[in-house]
Amino acid sequence: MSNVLKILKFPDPRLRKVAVPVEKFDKSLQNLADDMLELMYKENGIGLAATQVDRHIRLIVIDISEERDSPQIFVNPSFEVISDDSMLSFEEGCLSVPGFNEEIVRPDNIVLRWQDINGNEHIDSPSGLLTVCIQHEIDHLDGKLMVDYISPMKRDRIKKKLLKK
Ligand code: GNR
Ligand code: NI
Repeated sequence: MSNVLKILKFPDPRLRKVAVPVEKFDKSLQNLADDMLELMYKENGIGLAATQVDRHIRLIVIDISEERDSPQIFVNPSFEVISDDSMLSFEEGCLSVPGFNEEIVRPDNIVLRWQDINGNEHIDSPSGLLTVCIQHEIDHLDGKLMVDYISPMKRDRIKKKLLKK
């Protein structure tokens, strides 16, 4: 790895920063995406947002495949909820909140727009785990965490436990 990336852990205030759009699709963007994928695989995650490695640009990497052989890179991702009728409840984990899993409900029907590593635009309707994961990652880019969906009391307990480590 050209750059040593470390994953920020809740309640690090840097996880609350709002990431800015990517404007330059250059080699350094490709390098960061590659390093993030390497770290994501090393940590056995299915996704990683640049915010989690203290780079505050709108870049996420994902691999939801069992085989761990289908890396996906999303630059400047955004989504629209098509209908609130269909919600998906999923037990989520987060590399920035290690050791805690929480059941979180999110809209299931979304339209996703993003750019690839070369800046080309894409649009698609993801489903299932990808819908969950992409919303989890876009939350990171907006400074939002999984623990924001649970009760303040539970959140505080998790915070205290992680600060003791
Ligand atoms: O590895 C991860 N697993 C996961 C499981 C359910 C919902 C979302 C995720 S993402 C998480 C990695 C991570 O923290 N990404 O930000
Ligand atoms: Ni996360």
